Formats: sequence, C-alpha cells, structure tokens
Amino acid sequence: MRNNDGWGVNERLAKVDPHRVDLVALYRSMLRIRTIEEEIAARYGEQKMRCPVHLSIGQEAVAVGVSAALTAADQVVSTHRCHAHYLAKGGDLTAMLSELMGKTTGCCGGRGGSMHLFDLKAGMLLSLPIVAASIPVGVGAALAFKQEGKPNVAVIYLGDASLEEGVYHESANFAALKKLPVIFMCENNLYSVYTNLQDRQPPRPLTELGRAHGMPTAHIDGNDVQAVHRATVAAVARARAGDGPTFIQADTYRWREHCGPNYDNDYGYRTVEEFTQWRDRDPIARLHTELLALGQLDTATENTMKAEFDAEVTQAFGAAEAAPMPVPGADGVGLYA
Ligand SMILES: Cc1ncc(C[n+]2csc(CCOP(=O)(O)OP(=O)(O)O)c2C)c(N)n1
Ligand SMILES: [Mg+2]
Repeated sequence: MRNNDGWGVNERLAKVDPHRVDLVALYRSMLRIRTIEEEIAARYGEQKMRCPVHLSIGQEAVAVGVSAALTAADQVVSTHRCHAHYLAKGGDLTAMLSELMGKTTGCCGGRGGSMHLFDLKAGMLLSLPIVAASIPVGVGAALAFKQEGKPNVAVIYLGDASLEEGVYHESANFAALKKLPVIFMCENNLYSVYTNLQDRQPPRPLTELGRAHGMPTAHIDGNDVQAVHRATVAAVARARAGDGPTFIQADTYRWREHCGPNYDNDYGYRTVEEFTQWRDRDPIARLHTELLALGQLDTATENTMKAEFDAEVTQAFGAAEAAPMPVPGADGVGLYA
C-alpha cells in the first residue's frame, strides 16, 4: 500500500528503524505472488498465454524482501524470471496478464510476453530475456540517479548464470569505479536451465565476483525474507549515502521447471531429495510459522487474505481475457524506423 508521498508501510517503519518491518505485509506480498503464479501455471494449458513463462515459485522471498526496502521512485531491472520482481515492486497485475496473453492492454502492448515486464510508475524499469542484458541498464539507471542528484537506488536482479557473462564484469567494474547507487542482487538457484553451478563455475563463493570489483558483499539465505530485507536495507543505506554498490548473493531454489508450468524432476538433472529439501524451506511456510508463533496471524485474517487474492486474480484474468488482440496492420506501430 503506497501513500501520497510514495512511501509504503515498510518504508515508513524503516524511516524510524531501518530493521523494523511489517512481517504481515511481507507475508501478504509473498502469498499474493504465489497465488498469481499458481494460477498462471493452472491456466497455462488453456493456450491463452502463448509466451514462455519462467515461474518464480519458491523464490518469492528475494523479490519481496528487496522491494520492502525500496520506494516507488527506486528502480529495479530484471531477467526472464521476472514476475515476482514486477509484482513485488507494485507492477500492475492486469497489464502483466494481458501481456502474457498478447493483448493490446499488456505492458508492452502484447508484443513482449512474460519476459518483458515493465511499469515505470512502480519503478519496474524493464526485464530482458537475454541473460545479463539488463545489468548495464540497471547501472545506467544508477548513473542517471547520481548525475541528476536524486537520492534513489537501482536494484539489478541477476541469476547465478549472469555472472558467467562478460557484461556483468564490465558493469560491476564501472559501478564500483563511479560509486553508483546500485545493488547487484544475485539470486543463486543453483541452476542455469539444467546445468548445476558446480559444472559451470570453479568452487569459489559467488561473492568473490563482487569483491573482485571492490564491492562489499553479503551472502544470505534467500528463502528468509527477513534476511533479504535486512541485507537490502543495509545496501540501500550505503547507496543513498554515496558509498557505492553492494553485491548480495541470495541462495534460493525454483520449484517448477526452468520454463513452463510443470515440474521436471524426472529429467534427471536434479534429484528429488534436493528438490524436497528446498521445498521444505518454503519461504512462505517459514514466515507463516513465525507469524503464528508471534500471534500476528490468525485463521480468519488468513482466510480474508486468500479470498482477497482469489478475487483479485479472477478479476485480472477476466479483464485480460476480455481485452482486444492487436489488429493486423498495427505491427509497424512503435518501431524505430
Ligand atoms: C545470452 C544468453 N545465453 C543463453 C540464453 C538461454 N538461457 C535462457 S535462461 C538461461 C539460464 C539462466 O540462468 P540464471 O541466470 O541462473 O537464471 P534462472 O533461470 O536460474 O533464474 C539460459 C542459459 C539466453 N537467454 N541468453
Ligand atoms: Mg539460476
């Protein structure tokens, strides 16, 4: 929930004490994103969403913990796996679902699909499917903030595989050199499609790739939304103070197949034991247990929350389905000639 000054509940609390956070708000946000993505998975077979989808189910804590430490004027850039980043930052749900269905009301007019989500009002600058391609754009956003004397921060979400691309190193070098207000938030889910990290990179912590460029680093449990929030608050404070970029490695795990609505544990690239261990560390269930113990959540509140999300999702899917398809002949509109 945003107020007129652009600050949400968590940001308001954070102004008083940067480490205080509304845990129920974090829970709500994660549950909302899970509900939306579960529905996308359930309806994918209807063939109305004809683009590929890379679901973030299991990884919600990173997006939510980060966004809770940002204002609407801070900006994020994302990858092919961008739904959670977009939604946590306040991106419009109907525009997202319309985009997935190729409708004119989609955030890219139906031309981009699920890997091209943006909502400038919410500070979601872009997402790109080319691995690591959004990294220099995030650094550019931070450079613009600095040049314009704005107190804002850019967050770059990057997967573990992005670190294998040269453009990460060029961008990190430049960001550190210029002390830009940017956070490299590396979501390490152990895989690049079907290839494990240990078959792609030498056995050294990913944080070394931040340290090599002179950045302070943090290595956190990416399935602990409070840990993500704390690390982001600290990195945001550094960035706003003019102290430059931070690199954060957040360990997490995707539950579904790399691309698509199903599970793919039968492919043999990961074991059922590994999957089960990570699923048992579900970021939403963990916070749920904590909230119950703290007495901050009860069944009635939870049921109201779930009913609210179900109604919102039904409404947004309905609006997206009812929206028009682009008309033949409009294919040249919006192109640079
Ligand atoms: C430059 C480039 N090379 C290869 C691909 C194909 N590709 C799409 S997603 C992906 C894996 C990315 O892994 P990671 O960055 O760790 O993100 P994750 O899918 O695990 O969230 C690859 C190799 C691509 N999109 N772009
Ligand atoms: Mg990965």
